[in-house]
Amino acid sequence: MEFIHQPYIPGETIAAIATPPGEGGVAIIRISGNLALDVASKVFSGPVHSYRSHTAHFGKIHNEKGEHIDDALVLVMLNKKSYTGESTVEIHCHGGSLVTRKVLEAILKAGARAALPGEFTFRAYMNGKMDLAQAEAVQELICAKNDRALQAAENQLKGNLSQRISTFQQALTQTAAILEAWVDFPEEGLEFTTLDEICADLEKVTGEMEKLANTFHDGKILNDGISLCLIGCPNVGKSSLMNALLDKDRAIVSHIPGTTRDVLEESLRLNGLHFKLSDTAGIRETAENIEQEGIRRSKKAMNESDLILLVLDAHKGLDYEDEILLQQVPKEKTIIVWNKIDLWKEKGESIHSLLTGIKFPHVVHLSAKERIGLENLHQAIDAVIWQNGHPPKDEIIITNVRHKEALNNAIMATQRVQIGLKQSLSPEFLTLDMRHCLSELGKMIGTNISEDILSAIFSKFCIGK
Ligand SMILES: Nc1nc2c(ncn2[C@@H]2O[C@H](COP(=O)(O)OP(=O)(O)OP(=O)(O)O)[C@@H](O)[C@H]2O)c(=O)[nH]1
Ligand SMILES: [Mg+2]
Repeated sequence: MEFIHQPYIPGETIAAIATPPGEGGVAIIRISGNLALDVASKVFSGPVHSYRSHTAHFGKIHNEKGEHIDDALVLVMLNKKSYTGESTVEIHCHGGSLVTRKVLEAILKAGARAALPGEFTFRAYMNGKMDLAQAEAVQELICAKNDRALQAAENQLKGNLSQRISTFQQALTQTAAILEAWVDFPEEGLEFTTLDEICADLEKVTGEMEKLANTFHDGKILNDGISLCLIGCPNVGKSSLMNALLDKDRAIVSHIPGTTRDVLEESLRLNGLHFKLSDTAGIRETAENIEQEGIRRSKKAMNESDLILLVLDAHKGLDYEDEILLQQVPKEKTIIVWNKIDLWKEKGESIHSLLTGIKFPHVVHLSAKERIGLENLHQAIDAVIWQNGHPPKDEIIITNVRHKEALNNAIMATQRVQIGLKQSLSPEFLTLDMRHCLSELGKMIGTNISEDILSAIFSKFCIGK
């Protein structure tokens, strides 16, 4: 077997720096494998072989020439009671990047091989410490950008997703066994159950799988965040709104129409979620080349974003170019933002006069310049994102495209079986689909998975994890 194009030798001793690069108080270098104690004893001053499992010891680290590198704590984990399920030694040294590298070099000279990305977690998977869905949750936990994403990753790491998948597998294995028996002994017909019962069972499991597959929408929002794009005619206050949302003076604001020429991107945290916010060039008819290119980019950003804020000038009201934009934006992902309401009061205009004729589900009034009404915009953004309600805290959510695809394939296979049963198709065909369905579910937790896919999954991890 191979792992990331290298032969996988079970128990081969690997080592890597497990803490992030750069300077810090402490850095941890992890050694895992059959020779972890031998390697550690060659670089550490204390009698590593005599240490009890899960005890820490202070001593000195030296290189192969006996030159002192650092003082460190050594932590020993034995008898498979470690993250990887192998003998593991962690060296906690000072967190300077040079000192850490020198300690690692000494460890590699002492006989360990440099670990590949995700190789410690790969070992944990191979040694049965966790299944594939749990291993993937480790990476999601590390990358979680908000509390909900963290919660989803923790649930998955605890094995809740794997548990749910195995419930599906159990129910479907039973149906598969009945169908296989039918193939083997066709003259005896269906034993123990009726066609209707099989169909009802399949329908129930399919419904539950669909429910799980539908959580991917929430999972994607939690994990990847949301792209949010400010669109509108020149001078309506898009850049002012960008600055108001970021609460800093990021984009140039001026009274001259056509100030913003390019797409400006910034990260934003709002309502506990991660957003990529884009300010764009004002859209209008123009003969000027650079501005035309800016407008082309605005439209591209609009089409690619998850959510659009279409900014309109409440003081000026709608003109022809606003009307065209209103027709062009996809309504379901657009919030209408009437800006400059501070100027309104001066003129005593009515809010409602501006709304006639515009049928958008989410309309907000604010002043970007005076920072009035931003709360309403936050609420509208929340409402568009969670159109089907906030996911319950303890809900099992799929956040991973690979899981989503496998689950969808499993659902399609059970649907084909249901149709086949209704059309009295020969059971040979049905058993093929049942096997396919079970193998797709197996892929989620790591059975029936190819080396290439395993390498692809773990290579996304950082080195040292
Ligand atoms: N009174 C008032 N003026 C505003 C408000 N928002 C923006 N403005 C003014 O409107 C003008 C245009 O603002 P920008 O934010 O540059 O508008 P823009 O939509 O980014 O314009 P372009 O980049 O040219 O497309 C500036 O003079 C702003 O000060 C507001 O809420 N109230
Ligand atoms: Mg601008």
